[in-house]
Amino acid sequence: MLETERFNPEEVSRRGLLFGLPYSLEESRLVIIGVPWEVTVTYKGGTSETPEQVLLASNQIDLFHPELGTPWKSGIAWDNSLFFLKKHSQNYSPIARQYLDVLERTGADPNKSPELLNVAKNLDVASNMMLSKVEETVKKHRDNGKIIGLVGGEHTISIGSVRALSSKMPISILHLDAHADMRPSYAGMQYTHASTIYHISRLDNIKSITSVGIRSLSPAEFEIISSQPNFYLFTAHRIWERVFKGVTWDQLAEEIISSIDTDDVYVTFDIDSLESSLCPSTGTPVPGGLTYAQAIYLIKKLVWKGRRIVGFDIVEGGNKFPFEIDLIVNLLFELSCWTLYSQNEKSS
Ligand SMILES: [Mn+2]
Repeated sequence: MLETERFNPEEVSRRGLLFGLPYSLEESRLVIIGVPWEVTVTYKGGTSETPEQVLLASNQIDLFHPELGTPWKSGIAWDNSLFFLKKHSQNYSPIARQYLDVLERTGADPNKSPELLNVAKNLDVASNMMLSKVEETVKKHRDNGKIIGLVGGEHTISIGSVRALSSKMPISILHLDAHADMRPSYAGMQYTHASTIYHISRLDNIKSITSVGIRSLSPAEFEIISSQPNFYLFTAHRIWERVFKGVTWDQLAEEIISSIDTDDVYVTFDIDSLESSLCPSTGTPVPGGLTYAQAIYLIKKLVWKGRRIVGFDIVEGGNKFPFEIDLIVNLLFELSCWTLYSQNEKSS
């Protein structure tokens, strides 16, 4: 056990501790789980390195939140028990890359080739293994009275945490992303970063999904979204059009939050929802995204409106440009502070 009594936030903080904080997992209200997984990444790789790099850079944070003060005093700790997944990810990732390369070069349909279909099935087995580990870990912390956040890793990991958290109560999803991620399957695989929100939308206790910043989707994805009740799509195109015509971000944020059906909200934050100049090494960057300030304001407004963040994830973060890690560290600190604050306000 570390000496929390003697911890001084004014001093040089320790590397290897999340935000340099001295709390053990037992002492913490919020647990951040690193999930270094990238198997179905289809374009630019690297996101499996991100959790470890975020942890190592996180002690650079100054510990006074300008609006909330010191909500971290409820305790925040890092759980690296899923770091072993990186080894599995490294084993499967070359197989997936080779497989996707064949599809891209030849245009082959995996459903018509038993050999290709077999590769896809094996990759699904690997993703399923990862998902049950994530689900198990999140459930364990929840049963111990913790709130959880994940740092990925590819977007697929969110299916595991949402499964765990929605198993006991109805929740809604606030989804920030450049992509809809609503493909029932992709390249013959069921569980991929491109089908994350589809699988989440199929879970029993998901009351609504609000997707914000979307600017890349397929015709079929748009059709599925349009046919689903309680699915609210705020495309980047529509957001910027209204901003340019004078609608304030405060009004838009209000509208976005009103679409969320329950007080309990899970936030899934794909880093590529942000303007791509902020995150050029994310897996599939798309220009025209949200500013960092807009994203933080949306989270803040969600909490001011009385919603409770029951869990969150930050996924698809790249690390080729050093600033991206700092971006994720800062985002993680903001989400952690607002999450703790939302929980404390609601329970008091
Ligand atoms: Mn995305």
